[in-house]
Amino acid sequence: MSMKSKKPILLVSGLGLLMVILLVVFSFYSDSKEAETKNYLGPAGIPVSREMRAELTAPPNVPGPTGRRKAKKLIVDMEVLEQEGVMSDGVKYIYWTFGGSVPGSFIRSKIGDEVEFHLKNHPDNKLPHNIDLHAVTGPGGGATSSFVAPGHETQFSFKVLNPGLYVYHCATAPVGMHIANGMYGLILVEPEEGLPEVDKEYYIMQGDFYTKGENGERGLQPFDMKKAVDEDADYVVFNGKVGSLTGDNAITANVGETVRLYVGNGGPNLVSSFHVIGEIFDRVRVEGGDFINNNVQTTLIPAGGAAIVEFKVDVPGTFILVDHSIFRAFNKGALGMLKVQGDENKKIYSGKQEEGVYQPEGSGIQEMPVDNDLVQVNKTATSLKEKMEFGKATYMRTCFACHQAEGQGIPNAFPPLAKSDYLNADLERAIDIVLHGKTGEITVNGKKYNSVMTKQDITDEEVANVLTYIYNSWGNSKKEVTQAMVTSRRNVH
Ligand code: HEC
Ligand SMILES: [Cu+2]
Repeated sequence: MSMKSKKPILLVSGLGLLMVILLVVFSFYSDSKEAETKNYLGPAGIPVSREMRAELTAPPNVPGPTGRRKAKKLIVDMEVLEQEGVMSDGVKYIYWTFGGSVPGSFIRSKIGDEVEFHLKNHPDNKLPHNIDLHAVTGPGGGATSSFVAPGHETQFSFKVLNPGLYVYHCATAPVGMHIANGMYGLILVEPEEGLPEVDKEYYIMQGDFYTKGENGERGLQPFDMKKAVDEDADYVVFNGKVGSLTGDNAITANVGETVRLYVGNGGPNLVSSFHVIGEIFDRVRVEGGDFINNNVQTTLIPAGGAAIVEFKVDVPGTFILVDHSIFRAFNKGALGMLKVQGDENKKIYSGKQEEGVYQPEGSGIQEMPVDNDLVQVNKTATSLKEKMEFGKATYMRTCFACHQAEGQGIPNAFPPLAKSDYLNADLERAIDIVLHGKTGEITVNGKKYNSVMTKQDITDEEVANVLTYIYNSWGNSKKEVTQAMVTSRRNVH
């Protein structure tokens, strides 16, 4: 009986004791947790030792690696310049730039760096600008602190907290227009241990441009707001212009080397399907972050985003960089070249082993569709010099993809126009080929070609100029072709 009455008392006091113990333990635990979060500052707590000026580079170059250096106060001195540049042969454009290039100067930093950013707006500029760096943790990515009028300078600081490859851009209204005129670039934040060493590093950034005239229309072309809003780009290019990475401007590597490309997309509108023809990316740091994907053919780079792609080059040759939204590459400019030199490796790539002709029944000369709105009435050339200039522009727009920049052609596929015996032997035949296309076997400089050249939809004046350009280039017979000569051949076939 007495036992029974004591039991509930014991139970209650036992439970009470347990509660007290739990409370004490919990308060200790929460105290230490609080202390932990107070002490844990993460990258924000990385101390900076000394200061240094950031090395800034224009594309396609990047500053040297940060290696094992400690976090520093990093001084970035950037000047905004509004300046005229060349979009394509004969086409000029007023670019707005960070540091005088499109994309703007490449900034290379290390996690924990305290960046002291000086933004200067050149007194000759017409507009205010600012900068929003995606690597900044803070309102507007710096934009709210960096608004600066022409002839003024502004300064703000930020600590880089997250490793990765980040876009920066102007964010002054109308934002789209400032970006469309070239105001974007990349800032790399290296992790503490730096990025793994590679042999070659390059800086490439895609952008879309909107001009009053259609693609290729000569002269100084103003920005077209309506086309920009409609996302109807006239030019989609790497590094601010057509041909920034082709011919003599191509990036280079040697067989056996590892190549790292820092690829950004400034937009303003289009997403890039970045691809290198004939290469596979061994590693892609997807969206410029920590996630690494291996063995990638094409990587998607959003507007206002970036990716780091890495690959080893195993065989020599010219590797074409494209936005695989392919009309942009062959018709709007999003085409670059990586030239690799070194010994062939027939185990990896054999080259052509057999050659034959495949002509399905009924195939003949095809015609490219014409959009009459796109046929431009351009200024007429008045001198041989102007004919050459206009002819070259047409060549780079129309013939280049097949016959190549120096008229050298592509073995077994497209005949050369440089020192072409076939071309030099018969002027009227050459005019006919451009006007009407060509199919069937021909022999050029001792080599047989049996393929199809489509009829080229260009005006008689353009045919005259482009042929004059070809005849007066690359060791050809210096004939001058007039519009009248072309018009008289127009209706022969
Ligand atoms: C789509 C590819 C392509 C384009 C673009 C192209 N050509 Fe051709 N061209 C060819 C091919 C293929 C042949 C050979 C046709 C054959 O085998 O019958 C050829 C042949 C020629 C020839 C005669 C052969 C020689 O080497 O002298 C001339 C001249 C020529 N092209 C000029 C031009 C001009 C000028 C343009 C630009 C206005 C142009 N081509 C655009 C593919 C092209
Ligand atoms: Cu701006």
